[in-house]
Amino acid sequence: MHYPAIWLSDIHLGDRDCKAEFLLDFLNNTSCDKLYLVGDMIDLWAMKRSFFWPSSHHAVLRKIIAMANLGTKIIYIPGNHDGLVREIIGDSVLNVEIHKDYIHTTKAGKKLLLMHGDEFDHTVLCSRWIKVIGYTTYSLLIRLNRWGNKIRKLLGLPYWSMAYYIKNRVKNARKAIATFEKAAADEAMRRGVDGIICGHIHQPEIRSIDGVLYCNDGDWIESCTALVEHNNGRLELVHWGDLQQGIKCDKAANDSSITAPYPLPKLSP
Ligand SMILES: [Mn+2]
Repeated sequence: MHYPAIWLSDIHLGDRDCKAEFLLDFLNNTSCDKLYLVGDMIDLWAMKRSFFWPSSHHAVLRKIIAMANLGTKIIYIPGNHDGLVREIIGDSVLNVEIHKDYIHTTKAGKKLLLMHGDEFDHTVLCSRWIKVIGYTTYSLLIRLNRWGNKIRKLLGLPYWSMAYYIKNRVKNARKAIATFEKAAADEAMRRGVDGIICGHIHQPEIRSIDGVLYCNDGDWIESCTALVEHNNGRLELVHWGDLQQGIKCDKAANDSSITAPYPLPKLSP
């Protein structure tokens, strides 16, 4: 599939929970004129805790650099986990342009503001203490998710995100997500554009908020999603993890030892 533009964020290369194989598969099966990396591409925080750089993570980096060399325009907007890159905003490294934020015009003429999204943290997290509790709980969830999926793999079941499932059912988490989304939409309105595309909260979404288009391209830790633009300017969220699941589900359906594929967590606004 070829798209005018693709947005990826929160890849977190260097983190044990990055689904680099899924992302590599996505990049090998798609192409685009413009690739936007909307932050947290390399997780320098995770690497500081313990150095982790398997060949699959290296392959993703090599693939992106190869795309830049073959003529794909690549714009990189650093996030908070790769905040060091913010020191070289305005530069270009290996044909990848680094920007603080960016305005993309779709084929339908809509102007969209691109930001990572940690700029809106202050609206969600009232104190540093909550930030620490939130982060620790999230890390625990992701770890449980890793072990849960190891067991699921052993049982021949497809990938499933426990953190995504729980996050969408806990009232406070849902409230925090809604507050973030509203703050992002407000920023788009303030800047006089038609919409905003961000990442950061690992919560893929496309919807209109107060007449502004809010898009979140998700992440490659839990949801394995990318945002793509079609030739007519229509934006779509591609759930690559689910497509993988679809393939595996078909296989599972033919296998009498597996009765039913696990239900996918559905996101409702
Ligand atoms: Mn982030």
